[in-house]
Amino acid sequence: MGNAPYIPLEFNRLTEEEMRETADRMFERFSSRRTVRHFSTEPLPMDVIRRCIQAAGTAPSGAHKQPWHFCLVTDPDLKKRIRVAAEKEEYENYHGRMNEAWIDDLKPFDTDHIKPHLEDAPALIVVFRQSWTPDAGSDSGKSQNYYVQESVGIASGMLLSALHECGIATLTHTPSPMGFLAEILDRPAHEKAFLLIPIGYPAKGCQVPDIKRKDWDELATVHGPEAVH
Ligand code: IYR
Repeated sequence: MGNAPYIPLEFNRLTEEEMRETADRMFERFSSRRTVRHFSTEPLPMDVIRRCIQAAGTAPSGAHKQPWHFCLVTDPDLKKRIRVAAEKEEYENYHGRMNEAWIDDLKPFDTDHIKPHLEDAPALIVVFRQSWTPDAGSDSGKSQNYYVQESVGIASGMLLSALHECGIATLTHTPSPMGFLAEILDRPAHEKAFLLIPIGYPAKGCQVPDIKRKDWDELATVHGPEAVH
């Protein structure tokens, strides 16, 4: 941090018992998160969403450049424009741009190019990544950002977790290409859309595919003694 002032770390050391309880509870909570594709139109408390976005903004980032920006879209006309543009791209994806294996892999998820959730969901969060940062003090007018995909990916994961903890369902949607989002939301040239996340309450009777998650042996390997102390 060069000349940046240092401050004492505030660190809450837990007992091992507390760590175990927390880990079990957290795993249970995370296990209950499901991607939702059918949303109720019921509105959300916007202060809760703001807090979740602020929580996402605490993510670590390369050289602490915080190379992200979040657009919270609730305006019905903007949502409609986003839906129309996304469906146009997705039509091309489902009718030629995606290969047969891809279409096959998506069959269990029952997706197609029609995206009513982009209008039904009371809000959309569009996560933008900032490839560089405008800097009037430098010759190029730009300052570099680092590990942008990694940083914005981590922030997005934190956003999904924060929303889930607050009882809000999400859909991580990546219409491709996503250039229309920067255009519709009037974002500057150094920002590119990273994820489009409809958020809300699940529609009544919402169903999700019966997926299984990797069990421990497939998920991870331990390279050293299991007990680290
Ligand atoms: N972007 C398309 C297709 C799609 C691709 C993957 I990989 C998914 O996990 C889900 C959908 C769509 O949103 O329909």
